Amino acid sequence: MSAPTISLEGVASTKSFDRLLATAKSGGCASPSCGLSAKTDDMDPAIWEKIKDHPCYSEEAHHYFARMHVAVAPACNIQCNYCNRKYDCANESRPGVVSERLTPDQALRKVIAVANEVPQLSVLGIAGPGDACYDWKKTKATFERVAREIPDIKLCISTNGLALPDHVGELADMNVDHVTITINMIDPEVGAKIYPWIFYDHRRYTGVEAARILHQRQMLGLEMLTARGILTKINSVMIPTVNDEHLIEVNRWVKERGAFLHNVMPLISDPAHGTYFGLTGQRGPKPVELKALQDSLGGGAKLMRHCRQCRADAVGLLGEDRGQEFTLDKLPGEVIYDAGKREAYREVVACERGDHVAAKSQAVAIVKAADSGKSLLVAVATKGGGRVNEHFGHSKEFQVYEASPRGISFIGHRKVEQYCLGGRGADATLDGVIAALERIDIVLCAKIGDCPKDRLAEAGIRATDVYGYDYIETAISALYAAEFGVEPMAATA
Ligand code: CLF
Ligand code: SF4
Repeated sequence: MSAPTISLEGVASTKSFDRLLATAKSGGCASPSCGLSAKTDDMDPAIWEKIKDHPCYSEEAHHYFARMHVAVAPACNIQCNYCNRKYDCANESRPGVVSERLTPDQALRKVIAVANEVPQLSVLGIAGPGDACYDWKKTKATFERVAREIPDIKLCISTNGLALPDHVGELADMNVDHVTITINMIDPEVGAKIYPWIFYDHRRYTGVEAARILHQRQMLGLEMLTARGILTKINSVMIPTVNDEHLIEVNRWVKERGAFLHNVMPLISDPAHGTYFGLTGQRGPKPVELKALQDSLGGGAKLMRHCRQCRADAVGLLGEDRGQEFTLDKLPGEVIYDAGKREAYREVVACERGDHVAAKSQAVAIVKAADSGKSLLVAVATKGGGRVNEHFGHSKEFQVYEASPRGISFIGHRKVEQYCLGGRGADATLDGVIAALERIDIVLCAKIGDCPKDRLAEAGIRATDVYGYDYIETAISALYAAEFGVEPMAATA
């Protein structure tokens, strides 16, 4: 068998990464801080072990690790007013949307093919396109097959919760450590505005009665998972004027019942999607409204802010979707799992993360020491690895960080259309990118041309590539220090 090679696409595209890869392959680690992690002192080591490589449960892990979804569960037992699973578009990114449905055997073939090609892969999720717990036989058959072939892959499901209590025991038996329940309400009156009907116990329920049953089953499922030590994330769709303020109460309830994370996502609503909310003009929240709600939940269950609202057949790091590279017609007829690439990648990442954590802690100290009382909103072009390593014109999203006297925090992302295609940038696309960067102070990227830089400046947004390939936090702290007149070395001495 040939020596494993790691694709230097994305994360591994820095000199530092090459050095670390070479060191890892020779059996040692160059990093003096290897083994450090972002684990907080008060975190149970067993929980850290469960989340450290999960891109959704650990914000830090999402710089390094990828998830894939297999669309094996098309049937659903409820109707949400924001869902229409008939709609299919390869460029569309939102839950419930897939290009092809798979049988458990096809899913296994796809997972092995992806694991052989995408060394960052750490999690297999089943997130529909219907409900993973309602379409249980296919979900279970898929997990069993994959766990047999790739024992170290984490298994994860997402469910509306109605059928969840029936399967918690089997989930625990299959070592499924991560379950997401979408909970949009705890008040059935609110629920009746979101769910027109549910199908439960062989009959259809509508209105407030339907929402009440759904609520009871969701809470029961959450409590059963908590009792078994399975980490539970709650996804909530923020629907302005319907449940936006109500989500504060939802946050309190789910926290009291042991939820590990709360992920408040914006409603995606467009008449072209054919959903009830889309067709009736229900709008989604603006980014500032979403941020205000998330900020107000500071005291509730820990918040997830890096969700990308993935398709049910997404593949890759959270900010990318490589699903179209792995459609059934592109898979080899016979696939045999080769663990080499993933193992080599993990060695590299173990060292790189230690370096990153040390650099981040130094950067935060610099920002805090500045004691400026001011904040900076920074948009970063990155393709992973926690570094400023993407060209401005190639970005399909920017990660947004806030530097303030409290430190440096990841606060979300802004999706954009790729500005530069085939070596040329389109003015209309740049207008859209600039609009998406509203209120950003500075853009950090690996490379930017004079033309987009000048156009951004006209809109009051600065951009620089002088920190290209630095760690994101290191770059932000240097910017912050320069902006507010602190000597970086003096701050950390
Ligand atoms: Fe998939 Fe969901 Fe598991 Fe992650 S996604 S089933 S927990 S592996 Fe992640 Fe995607 Fe957001 Fe979901 S970014 S939509 S939270
Ligand atoms: Fe769609 Fe999921 Fe709601 Fe079912 S639970 S209607 S698949 S969003």
